[in-house]
Amino acid sequence: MLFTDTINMCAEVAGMLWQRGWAERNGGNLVVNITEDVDENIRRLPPLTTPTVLDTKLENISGMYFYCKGSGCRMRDLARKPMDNGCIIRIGADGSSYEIIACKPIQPTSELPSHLAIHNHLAANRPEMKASLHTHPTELVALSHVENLCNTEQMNKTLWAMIPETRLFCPKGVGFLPYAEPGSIELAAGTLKLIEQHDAVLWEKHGVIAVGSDMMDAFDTVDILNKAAQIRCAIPSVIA
Ligand code: 2HA
Ligand code: ZN
Repeated sequence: MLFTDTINMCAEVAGMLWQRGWAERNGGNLVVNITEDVDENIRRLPPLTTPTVLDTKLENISGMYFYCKGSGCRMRDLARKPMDNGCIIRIGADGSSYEIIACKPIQPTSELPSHLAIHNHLAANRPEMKASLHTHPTELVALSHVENLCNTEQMNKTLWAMIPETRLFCPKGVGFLPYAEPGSIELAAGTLKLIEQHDAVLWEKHGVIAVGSDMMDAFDTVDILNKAAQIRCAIPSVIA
């Protein structure tokens, strides 16, 4: 796939997130590994910024290219103008920094630590998985307020019981991560541990992050999990 097709798919998903009500204001973010698809013209681009040092050395993705939603940008704007609301970054040769190379010096998403930690894991262990998606799906977040569901086992038991598709399409389920500050290294570290064994990670009282072969695949995972959560929320006892 051309990297431009990959970015257009991100724009399509961004529009769907906004339509679903899962991307209020600048809520949510997405990152996709475009390394295999970037052409020589992109590879030759000089950096637009000085390198930004990463908190953790990510050797598995050194030299790789990613399209990232921009920090503070809105999904509904990215849907129409992906290169005005996102950027392409290149990870440094030793995996300890990144630089923005296109098209404008737009800072990548505030959740970059979580996304890049995930991509560093995927590049070494599941290279066919190229996309990571964070969004604020209403009913999944609602269930993360219900105390007895706030652990991985109970959350999956509940979601899988709602509709058979959930277990079929999300066989590894969702990992539950207790509240951590948005954008923090703690959030990234906790997410990395859980994504190694699950299809997605639910961030308590915040949102979800999922991986996929492409952005639409990651979206489908969130959509299926949230459908189960919606059904659970429609059963009155969850409120009681
Ligand atoms: O991009 O959703 O978690 C804004 C957020 C931070
Ligand atoms: Zn968020």
